[in-house]
Amino acid sequence: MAEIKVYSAVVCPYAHRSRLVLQEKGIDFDLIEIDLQNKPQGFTDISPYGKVPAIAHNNHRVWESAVINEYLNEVFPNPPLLPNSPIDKAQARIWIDFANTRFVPAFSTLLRSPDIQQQQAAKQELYKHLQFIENEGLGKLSKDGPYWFGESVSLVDFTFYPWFERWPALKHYRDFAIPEEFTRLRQWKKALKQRDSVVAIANSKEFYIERYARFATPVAA
Ligand code: GSH
Repeated sequence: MAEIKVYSAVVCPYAHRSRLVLQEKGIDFDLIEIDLQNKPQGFTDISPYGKVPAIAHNNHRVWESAVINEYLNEVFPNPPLLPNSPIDKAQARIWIDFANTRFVPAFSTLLRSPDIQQQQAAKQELYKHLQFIENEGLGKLSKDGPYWFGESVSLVDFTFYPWFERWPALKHYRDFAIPEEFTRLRQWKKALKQRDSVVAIANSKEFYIERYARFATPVAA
């Protein structure tokens, strides 16, 4: 039995974040797939919000992907996935917060809303966020390599990547591709897509298109 138990769902981008970190660090873990439509009895004893991901380690439970990832990074320090300096660390946390509070909600609204006006607004919002990532994130921080902080991959990369792996569903259901002009972003995505940790647990675009069909409500007439 592995030291860590990870409660996950293959379709869940938040769980994907933590699985990428585990993979990147080569941590042995037991993966427990949770059927989110039919959660096992007592699941909230492990994950008090009833959500995945959650982990059990050393008789402790940790939940919330951003917190899990920082925990894993501290307990298993190699390779380090946060920059060293306080200011870079602060930047990393700003971007993780940006992902959770701005980027992901715009992505979800665009995919899930049946309302065409809400979808239009979400497209504009998401475009603005991609532009911000391109210019303020990758444009300023990523000087000497393809990742958010240049040549070293970090928690920030693994925080955003799962939504980019799922982007084909957004393109398929909402006709919203990653705009050509965001060249740094496209290079970032390409570099991550080729990493061993990412390849090891990647799903095909057909998988996401099929699994997201029930979230992507038809466009309202
Ligand atoms: N803020 C949480 C995190 O970052 O871990 C979000 C996790 C989350 O929303 N997980 C979804 C879930 O477990 C699946 S992608 N939903 C089940 C439910 O809400 O009942």
